[in-house]
Amino acid sequence: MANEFLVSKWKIWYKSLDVNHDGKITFADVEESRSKFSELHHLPEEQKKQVMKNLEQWWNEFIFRGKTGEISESEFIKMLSKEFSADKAKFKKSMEKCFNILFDVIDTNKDRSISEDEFLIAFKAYGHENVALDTNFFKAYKPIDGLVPFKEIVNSWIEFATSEDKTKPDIVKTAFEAGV
Ligand SMILES: [Ca+2]
Ligand SMILES: [Ca+2]
Repeated sequence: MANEFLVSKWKIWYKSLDVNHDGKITFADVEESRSKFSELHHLPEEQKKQVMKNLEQWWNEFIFRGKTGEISESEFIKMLSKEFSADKAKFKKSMEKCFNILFDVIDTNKDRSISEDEFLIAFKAYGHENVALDTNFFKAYKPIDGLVPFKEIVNSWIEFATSEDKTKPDIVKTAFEAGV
């Protein structure tokens, strides 16, 4: 069993993916986030097609996990708990893949850094529209010349989704609790 601390973070994660704020995760959240993401970046047609496809695959593999088009919070927590309890190392690997794929899409210029612009657009596309809070979240990574290394951001999300150690500071959890 995952401890209460980790389960509380999975609940935050679920809520953060409810892009249209209707209390549940459905295909509408996929549609809204990927369309907004493409529009805000003004992606050319070819790149847009690829992004739309990659994001849909990401949602299917890591969020819906075999369910079609809708997943409740309790189903989501149940699935994560089951995988986590079965094999923690394998679960961590799967989360590494999850956040590497996601931030690879978010890193639109492929420089292996996340800029403030890339960060803000991604969060806006996912329904987190408070720019001041999103900016504070980004600044928590202590960017240098406006950039945070790709790996650092990915690692913070892996920690968020897998760590049971509540004595360690958690940038992602702290940001969402501040209202992001
Ligand atoms: Ca929703
Ligand atoms: Ca970048």
